[in-house]
Amino acid sequence: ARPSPPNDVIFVLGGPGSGKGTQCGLLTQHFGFAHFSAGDLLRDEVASGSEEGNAIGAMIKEGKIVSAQTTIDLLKKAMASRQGPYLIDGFPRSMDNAKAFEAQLGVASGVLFFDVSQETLEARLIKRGESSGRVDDNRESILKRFATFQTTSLPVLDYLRTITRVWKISGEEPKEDVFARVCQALGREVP
Ligand code: UP5
Ligand code: MG
Repeated sequence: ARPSPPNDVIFVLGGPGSGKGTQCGLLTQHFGFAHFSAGDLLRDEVASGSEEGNAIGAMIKEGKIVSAQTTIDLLKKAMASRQGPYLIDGFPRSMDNAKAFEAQLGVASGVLFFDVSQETLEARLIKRGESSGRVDDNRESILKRFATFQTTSLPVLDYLRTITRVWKISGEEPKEDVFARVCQALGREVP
């Protein structure tokens, strides 16, 4: 079933390590959004050990984007389990992702995009890799994730700008400062 109303969705985008999960956590903590990370949902599938999970795991290690329908089915299931408003974190990351979501679930009410230099992203991910256990937090996978982001994910923003609002926010500053700008963008009082 389509979540209702369909426009209570905010996409949260940005390069790998740009702070999507961190800012979604703060928004959820202070304002009670339902937060779904597409990457987390996919990693749950990998952890299940299913055949499809194994295939997804291989894609993640290579920084490749899994089929739109696989991710959308996981998002639909997650959204059906909770009331909105929703933060959809790390999706859509290709034009195909964006068009398929729009066709099946409607147009998002806005997009938060975190702009962070590649230098900062790499430093954050290498550091996180010391303890995250993520198969893609190593230099080789990180470079592949950057390449996919530049060639396939970033161009989606130009399309999203034509159908909804995009708030581009610098994600370089400490997380509290970034969060203050997020609140401002969403018209919420900074807690
Ligand atoms: N940190 C955060 N904010 C900071 C700040 N302001 N100052 C200093 N440090 C800050 O943060 C990353 C690290 O930086 C953390 O250590 C944090 O403390 C610190 P985080 O909030 O985790 O950033 P995030 O943007 O969520 O980084 P993540 O690694 O999750 O981003 P990715 O986009 O790479 O990962 P995701 O999980 O979305 O996707 C993983 C893979 O799944 C993709 O590469 C792809 O293969 C696959 N995928 C699909 O195929 N389809 C999808 O739709 C989604 C994913
Ligand atoms: Mg994340």
